[in-house]
Amino acid sequence: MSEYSTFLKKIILDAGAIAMDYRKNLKKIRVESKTTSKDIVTEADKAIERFIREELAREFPEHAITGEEEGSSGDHEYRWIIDPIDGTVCFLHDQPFFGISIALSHKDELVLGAVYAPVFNELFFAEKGKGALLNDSPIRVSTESELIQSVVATGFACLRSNLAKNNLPAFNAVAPQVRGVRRFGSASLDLCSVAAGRLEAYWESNINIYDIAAGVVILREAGGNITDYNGGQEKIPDEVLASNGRVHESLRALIEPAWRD
Ligand code: LIP
Repeated sequence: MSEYSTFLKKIILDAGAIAMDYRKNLKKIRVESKTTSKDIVTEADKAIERFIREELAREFPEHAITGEEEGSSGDHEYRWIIDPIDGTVCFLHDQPFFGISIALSHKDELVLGAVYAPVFNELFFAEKGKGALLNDSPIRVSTESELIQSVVATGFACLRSNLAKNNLPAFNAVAPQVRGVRRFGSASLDLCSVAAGRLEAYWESNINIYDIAAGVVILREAGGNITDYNGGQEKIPDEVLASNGRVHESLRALIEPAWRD
């Protein structure tokens, strides 16, 4: 696994440098709508995914790849899962909360994850069984167990997908019970923030596997928990509740009925 780790660390930093280059000229960047006008892709997303795919193809030509912009290719027990810019709206609007997210699965099990936030120069990294790191220092979820002393994040991808169902009932149920709710706009960084103890939890509906794959490895290796709103794994990534473990059940008890309502 170490050859994959070394390679992954290198290409994700190079990918971050490409994002930072595009960021110098945001006013001129080409933007297209995908499924809806809220669902956008920039030329930077496409260029970064292309770069990562080319590097992977050179190094591990037989491996399979799933990426946000180009879809899935290949059929192999190893699959790389790429979100070239997770938080594209933040990126386009000159906000710092975006990251490159790359995971590796082996026989459908997530084994490696890296999320790089280039504006902050923060590289979150985890290999299954070896703990989670932020810029090479170990990270751990928080030990907070009281909701009222917790800060949690959420997102509204359900609206971007034009789904009638809104996250607002869950938001309304959670907001009065916690110290604060944040909406940063990047699922992978939200998961890493839980892993690093900066947030106690994060929930969001109707996101995609490439948004969360790397963050899931990092969160689990930092001691966190991730389930769907029933407490199982079946509905992930349509339902994602990630936490430090200690506030999981009390938060789930607020979100689940509000979401099903
Ligand atoms: C984004 C997610 C975010 C969600 C956005 C979007 P993208 O991913 O990370 O949590 O609220 O709607 O799905 O599209 O920037 O890779």
